[in-house]
Amino acid sequence: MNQDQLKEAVAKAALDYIHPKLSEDSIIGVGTGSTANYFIDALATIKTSFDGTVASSEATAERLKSHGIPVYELNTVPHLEFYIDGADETNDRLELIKGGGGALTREKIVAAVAQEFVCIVDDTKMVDILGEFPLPIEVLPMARSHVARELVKLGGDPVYREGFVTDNGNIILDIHNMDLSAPISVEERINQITGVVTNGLFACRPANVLLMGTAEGVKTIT
Ligand code: ABF
Repeated sequence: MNQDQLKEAVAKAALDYIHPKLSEDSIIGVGTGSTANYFIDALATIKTSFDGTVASSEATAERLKSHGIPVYELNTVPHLEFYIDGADETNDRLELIKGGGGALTREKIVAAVAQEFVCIVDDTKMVDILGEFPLPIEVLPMARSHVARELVKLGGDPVYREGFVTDNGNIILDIHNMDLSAPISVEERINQITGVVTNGLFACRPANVLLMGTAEGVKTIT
């Protein structure tokens, strides 16, 4: 199986995981990226089994709507049962790096609201220690240089993502070579820097369940 086939398999496994637990009132948080896109396409096959969705990006909202799946504003939704999304890296404690696609802020908000965060990855995303993938940070544009200097003090090498603007009108700094062996404390320290909107570490609120596509089938890790 190639990586795309693993992503498609794990997306279908996520559908099988949530389908029995859905009711006609259920609202599902939906992530962003190629693995999430496979999930959206699978979700369309059961769209009469739930009420609707909340999207973590404009791109995801468009894809959901193209399938005729209702998309709600998060503020109008009292309760989100599931959040299904991919990741750029995960460790075996289900702490994640996300945001390679630049949607980290909305992803983190939807994950914060959801009762259960089901992360879907192929096995290339599993690492012993997070950080080989550069850590994305969403930053208010006027704070770019200040935040970059503060990130250097924390031991990272921030790189401005040229020509990229987030759905929220902000910029992204990708931090290379940062020691992420203690991801919760790094997540908290980066959040203290004035001008940071969100960082891509999902360690304070990790995934609840990881579905990982492998050549031997989909593994469930909790
Ligand atoms: C989103 O999609 C992101 O947080 C992460 O950057 C990315 C994973 O991409 P893919 O599923 O395309 O590998 O979930």
